[in-house]
Amino acid sequence: MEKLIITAALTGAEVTRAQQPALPITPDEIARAAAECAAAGASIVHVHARYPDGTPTQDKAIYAEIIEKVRARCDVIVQVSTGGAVGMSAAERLAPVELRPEMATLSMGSVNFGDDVFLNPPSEMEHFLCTMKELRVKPEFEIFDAGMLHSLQRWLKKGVVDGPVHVDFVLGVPGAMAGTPESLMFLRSQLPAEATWTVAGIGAAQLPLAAMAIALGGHVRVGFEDNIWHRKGELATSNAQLVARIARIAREMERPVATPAQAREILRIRP
Ligand code: KMH
Ligand code: ZN
Repeated sequence: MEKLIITAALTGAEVTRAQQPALPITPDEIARAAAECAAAGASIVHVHARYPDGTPTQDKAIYAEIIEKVRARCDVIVQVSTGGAVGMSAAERLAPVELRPEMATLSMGSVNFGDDVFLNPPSEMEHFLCTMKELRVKPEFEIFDAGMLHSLQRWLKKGVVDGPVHVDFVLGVPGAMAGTPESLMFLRSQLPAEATWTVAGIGAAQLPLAAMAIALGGHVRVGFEDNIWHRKGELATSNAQLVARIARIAREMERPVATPAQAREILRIRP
């Protein structure tokens, strides 16, 4: 079995300090959290930028500062978000990709997202895909629902996307696919050839789906973007606490954890 890639989704666009007092917001806080997560076993950090007051932003200069500060502290793959926050324009969302990070996320369709709608029309997705291809930024395809995996198959067939692809099953968003073992098993059965996959369970789904991924040969995403809890009724003290728990479970299950260099090889990230 491949070594386990752990992604730490450090901040997200929705969680607030009021909900999770340890949420990293500024570039310095995000870089510190990234270094702690890398030391605990993460080989990728998924980052969202915020203004100092906590408002989500896709400001290129703030992303540049985050990337620079993370690089100064540790070796870890920086994956920027192109999802941003609900309501942002496509141009705004794509801005951090111009920095040519090693990876960026790319949502594969529109979906209800809590009380909102997260819009990803095909023409915008195609623009995102072409830009990432041109800049040689490795996409991680965010799959919130089964139809999104079929959209990805269509892009592959059209030749807009080159395989093997790397996908993230985001399971448990209210309005999207449930965070259950059945969802994960179904999506896994629909993967394109040679695809690699990771799972981001939302809230209470995070830990059980992560354990399944470790057993099944998938990879794992944890962190405050998806889950602020260590266990029921007890907030996590840091993103690194959540990463360390996955690394510990993986060790117990005899699935070695990948270094950033090994993750780059598994995901075929540009040298
Ligand atoms: N904040 C969500 C609306 C991504 O980072 O690519 C979208 C999101 C996905 O977080
Ligand atoms: Zn995100």
